[in-house]
Amino acid sequence: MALSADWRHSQVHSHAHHPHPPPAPPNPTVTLVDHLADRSHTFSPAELAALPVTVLAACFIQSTGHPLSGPFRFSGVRLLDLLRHAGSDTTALHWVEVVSIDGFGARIGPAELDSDPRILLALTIDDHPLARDAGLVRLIVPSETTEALKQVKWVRTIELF
Ligand SMILES: Nc1nc2c(c(=O)[nH]1)N[C@H]1C(S)=C(S)[C@@H](COP(=O)(O)O)O[C@H]1N2
Ligand SMILES: [Mo]
Repeated sequence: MALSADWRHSQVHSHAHHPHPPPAPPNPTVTLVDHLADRSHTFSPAELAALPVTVLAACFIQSTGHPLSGPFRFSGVRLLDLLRHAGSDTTALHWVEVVSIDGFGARIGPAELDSDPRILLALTIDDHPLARDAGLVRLIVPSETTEALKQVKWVRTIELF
């Protein structure tokens, strides 16, 4: 596959740092689209909750809209565990694109997945289900501590390229 020179940009769509909460459904599903294997699967909240759980004990969100918040205890499924559970070949990946209901997204490259295996699809915060305001299903990239551009709230699709 030919890759354009700018595919490494972490942000999928330009964004002014101010989240615009969309009308998110109370029971969010996450659809994994594996373009390499040409298949997709939609995970219900129950399926997501049944996957192996990982806890990240002390996370901070460096929001640009308000002061640093945290520490939070996020728990959920590691992105790597989700991909493996779905049978995706994580060694063949060019990048993973995680996109929200409001069209905000982040790209995670294979090197980043390797170096930060904690990258989490969080389902709970401080032992409570993530509320709508907190993002419902939220990508947590612990290594990104400056702008929160990868801390994608209201995750809807995860695409593998
Ligand atoms: N879906 C979605 N996620 C998002 C954003 C957004 O606009 N939409 N904004 C990002 C940015 S720029 C910031 S600073 C943080 C803010 O997160 P907080 O409200 O938990 O502080 O969310 C990040 N995640
Ligand atoms: Mo931000």
